[in-house]
Amino acid sequence: MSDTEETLANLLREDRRFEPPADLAAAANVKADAYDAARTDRDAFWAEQAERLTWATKWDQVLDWSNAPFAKWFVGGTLNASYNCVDRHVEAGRGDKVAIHWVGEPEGDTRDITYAQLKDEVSQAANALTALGVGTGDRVAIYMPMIPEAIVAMLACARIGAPHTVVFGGFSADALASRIDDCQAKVVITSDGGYRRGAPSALKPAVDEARTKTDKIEKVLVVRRTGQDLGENGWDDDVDVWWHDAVGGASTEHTPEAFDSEHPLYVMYTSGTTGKPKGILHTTGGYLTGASYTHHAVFDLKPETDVYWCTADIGWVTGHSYIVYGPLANGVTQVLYEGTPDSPEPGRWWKIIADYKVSLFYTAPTAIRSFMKQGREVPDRHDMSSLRILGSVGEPINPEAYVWYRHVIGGDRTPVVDTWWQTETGAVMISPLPGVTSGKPGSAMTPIPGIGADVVDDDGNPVPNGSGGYLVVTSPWPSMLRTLWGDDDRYVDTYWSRFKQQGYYFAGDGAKKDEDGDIWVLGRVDDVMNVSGHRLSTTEIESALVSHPKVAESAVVGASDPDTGQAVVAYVILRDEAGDGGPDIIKELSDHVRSQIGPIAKPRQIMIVPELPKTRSGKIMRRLLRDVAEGRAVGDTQTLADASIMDLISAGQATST
Ligand code: 6R9
Repeated sequence: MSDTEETLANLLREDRRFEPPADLAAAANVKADAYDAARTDRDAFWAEQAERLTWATKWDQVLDWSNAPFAKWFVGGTLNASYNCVDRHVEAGRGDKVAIHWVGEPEGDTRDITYAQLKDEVSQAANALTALGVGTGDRVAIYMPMIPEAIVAMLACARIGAPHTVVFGGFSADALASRIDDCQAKVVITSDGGYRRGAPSALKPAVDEARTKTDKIEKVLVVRRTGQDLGENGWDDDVDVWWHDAVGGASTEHTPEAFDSEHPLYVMYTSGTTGKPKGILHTTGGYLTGASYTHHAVFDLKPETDVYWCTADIGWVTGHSYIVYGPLANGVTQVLYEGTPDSPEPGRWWKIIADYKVSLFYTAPTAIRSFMKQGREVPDRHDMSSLRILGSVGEPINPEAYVWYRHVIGGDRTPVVDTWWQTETGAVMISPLPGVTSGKPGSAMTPIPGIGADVVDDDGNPVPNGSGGYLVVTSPWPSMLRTLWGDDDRYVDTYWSRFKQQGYYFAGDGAKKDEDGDIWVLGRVDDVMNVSGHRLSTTEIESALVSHPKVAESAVVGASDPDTGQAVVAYVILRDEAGDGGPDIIKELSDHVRSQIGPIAKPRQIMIVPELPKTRSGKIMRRLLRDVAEGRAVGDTQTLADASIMDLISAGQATST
């Protein structure tokens, strides 16, 4: 075996399998035959899924791909997304059903909102926005904490056909202003603040500051959440309007207008690897079909009995597709939580699961790893026997975290669905189906029914099983992005030029197919290292490190090296109980990686660090770690959740090698 083959064989050595529970499989929403049905006639399959929605006018063509890569789905159809998420459930007699169990961060600060109440509030907000001068097609920015009004605001925009752009509340005034400028939003919806880590955290001042950086903002609609002081110049009567006045005083009657299936629903900015953020554009009919179908299929949602909770922030695409549009189109009862996982105590999330008998739970590997670090005593104090299915999203989940999640949180009963998708794809693309797939820890498994995806080599040819390459989507799908806001060329360049000849969508991720053809997503292609001509994944080495009993979390980067091209540099956080790891910790970890993966993967340098630099969405910023590893000044830390972390890591660098 060559080194590369050996490395690959080691990665794929994970051989634990988890079969779907028999009762879940027997009653599953989507069974194995869906794959065949979708393969036989993709358009007919998606047309059937689109029937999940209520259309004002039916489409006359499922897909128009004649101007590829600019897609039109359900051509000629009209619908209203807000009607689909709210009104139709009330009309079907489910108005008294709880749509949102809202849990504020301060204990006891809760609110249950039924579908009928949600319909009234969304209607009021739609009327208020119209009164503020927002017309069909105008853009509205939303900059809010995790409070019900955030969802109401999004649905009100959708109701009047005004595309929203939700900017995560943790972003700076600069980031907010640049997004507002890019999509020319004329109204901003915000709040005085929200609760985080036990204290009010202000938002409105950032909007005020953004107004000094862009002249696009005409009106600011402000929810009073914390009641905190807005500051001396914190209110401008010409611009600022209280939500409770404008929305509270508006009529609850509002007739939703049906919009074209391709009417823009929202723009979501994602940080590109360099330069200015990309405004991903999603439209109405196809997006809602994708969000609704995948939520039904991947979470095996039984709206009558399930209680669902997705811990994402609505400022990210996961919050859009799997808190707002998918779940509400499907008429779920869901939990919405305002605060941080550990306020006021480390078991807050598990307490919420127990209190509301959550059955479907969706979170990110980074959260799971931080809970692993605390130890299982914390979750063990809570009764989580209501859980039925656990989901993971955002980054590859290492086998250790997957098994811990299933075992400690899911009591070994619950399938774990590792869902691969992106802001651009709008909905889950590669994932197990909980009633069908026998799950492998660490693998997202196969494209879901209706989705074509593959792993290809540099020339766009599918790689054989047992090999790695680039992850591509091989055919258009309903919830695909339609373009980048205002930049068709960049859309074509970024996603469709790499495998132009084949017409494949280039996802920017590396992946491997194991001997069964199941897909293991390895992370962004720019996180793939080339050491002495061998392709190595950061994730692969991170997984090896995390499987060491003393390690809580790790991040690995490829640093340029005069001898080997790139060399492996690892940053490691130790588990609390491991203390400082002992005198031989570096050698111990290095030997561990060597034995887990092979000599080629042995890090050139291992640094023990107190924290890792993460974006506010929890993604590790390897770019900054690469700067440290290569001895450069640390680059732009603007998107870091906590900028001081880089100082700690850089300082440690001087002493730890
Ligand atoms: C939904 C979301 C997209 C990127 C994507 C990939 C990584 C997401 C993953 C995963 C491995 C998974 N990613 N889910 N990698 N396994 N289950 O996260 O969207 O913020 O746009 O990020 O996240 O690298 O390309 P977004």
